[in-house]
Amino acid sequence: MDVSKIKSQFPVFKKNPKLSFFDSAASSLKHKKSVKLMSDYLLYNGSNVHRGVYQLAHESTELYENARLKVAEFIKADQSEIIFTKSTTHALNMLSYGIEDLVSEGDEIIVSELEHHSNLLPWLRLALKKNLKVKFIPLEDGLITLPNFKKVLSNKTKLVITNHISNVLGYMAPIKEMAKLAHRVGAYIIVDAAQSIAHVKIDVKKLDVDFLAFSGHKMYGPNGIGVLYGKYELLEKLNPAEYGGEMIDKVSLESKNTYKRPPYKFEAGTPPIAEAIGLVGAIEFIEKIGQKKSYQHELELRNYILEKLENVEGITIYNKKYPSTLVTLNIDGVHPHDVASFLDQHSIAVRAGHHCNQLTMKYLNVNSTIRASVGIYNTKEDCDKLVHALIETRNFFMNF
Ligand code: 7TS
Repeated sequence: MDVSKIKSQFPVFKKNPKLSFFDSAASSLKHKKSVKLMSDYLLYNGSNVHRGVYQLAHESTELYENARLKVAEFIKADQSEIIFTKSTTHALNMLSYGIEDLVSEGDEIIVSELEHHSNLLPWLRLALKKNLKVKFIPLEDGLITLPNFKKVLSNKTKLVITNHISNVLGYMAPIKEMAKLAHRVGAYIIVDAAQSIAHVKIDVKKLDVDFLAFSGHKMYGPNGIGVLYGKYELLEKLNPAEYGGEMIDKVSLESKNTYKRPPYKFEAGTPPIAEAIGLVGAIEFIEKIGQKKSYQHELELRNYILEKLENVEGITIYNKKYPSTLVTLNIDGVHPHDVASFLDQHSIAVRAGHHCNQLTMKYLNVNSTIRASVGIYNTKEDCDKLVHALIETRNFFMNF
């Protein structure tokens, strides 16, 4: 893969030629086509969607609905099954409110300790409100396995909630098989694909998942745009979580209001129009390279980092066992924020902290870690730089 050609499509590297960016799992850098599509809309259009009857408004509506079509094709869904949200967090919260009437007291829901807070706290709220029993899938070396999933699945299970790829360990859950098992007991499966969407080709029909959420900013696209996919017949059963303009059909004094059909029922108010349009550029970029090829590149670089660090004394790596694009580690006895600040002096960007995932931290028996996430624009030189700087940091703090 010609990474220099890829890097040339990310203007951030023109301004920061020394940058080694290892924080794509938090937010990837933005592809220039994505930004251009956004800025073209903002500069040359700027009108609202689904409202005006003038030419400019027709054009913005067309751009926005074409973005919905692009997303639908990208994950093999129907256009009517794509709800634009502002983020994964927004999508999952919206779903957790919308689904309230489909669960009742005594039902069980399944989650895991691997969930990002945005795919945990909304469900814990729902469980408290509706008196649901929460079951956690026992992990095996940080992995969700089918035998362990089966241990918590029962005829009372109503919702199976899982990440596709963990944001701390980077391991992948067996979604397709989990969906099959969940459906066998009459449960719905809800997948947080925030960490997988840029790396893995997702076909919601083949996976047969009921709901799936992701964010534009983790797939080389804009912030402020997310997607909630839902099977149409299920979206029809959900309540809107937000009320306002353009989601309504008829409003009456008697409060016998009726709503539009999905997805519009779930898009109250002016949506993130520019961001949805920008997402098209990000999808085109991902499709042009192909997730298989980019994931391979990222896995190889991550393995290269592992090889170099594996036997380095004083460095503990938490996710060595399975394929991942992440290296999650600590320098023994050194606070991850200190490590990250040292790395920053070498123009290396990593994430330090609990990664909005305190349960996984607890599972690993730490408060926080360093997380280096490999993206499409990373090179072997970046990896050498990272390894070298980590060892130098260790030497500084530990008097090696
Ligand atoms: N789910 C997963 C698996 C995530 O990794 C994140 C963000 C979210 C949901 C929330 O996405 P948002 O777009 O709504 O913010 N994860 C991270 C991270 O790992 N570091 O910073 C943000």
